[in-house]
Amino acid sequence: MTMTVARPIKALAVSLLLLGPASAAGEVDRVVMKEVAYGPKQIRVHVGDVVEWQNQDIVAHTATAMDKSWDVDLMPGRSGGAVMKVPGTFDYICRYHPTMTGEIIVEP
Ligand SMILES: [Cu+2]
Repeated sequence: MTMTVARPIKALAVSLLLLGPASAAGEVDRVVMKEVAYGPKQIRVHVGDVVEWQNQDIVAHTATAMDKSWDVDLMPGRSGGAVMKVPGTFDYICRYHPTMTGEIIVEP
């Protein structure tokens, strides 16, 4: 019994190791909009990643880059994303709630 359980777990661990480096770029990083705040407020991603916001509030929010390079406008319950194409530090706000701020650090 123990042997039949152990084998699949070992095989899974090996396949996860193989997937690790290949999935480093182009992954989806999620930020929740809840109680008029972004969570987490600051995230670190890589060029080519998609940052996806999920609006879990009962009011609309946006994720709007201060340099206007992206603008995601979400009704309550909706999700939407933007591809991070350029490395750097990007501050963003909600256009409807100027005190709602976040930061994305895009690494090369
Ligand atoms: Cu808002």
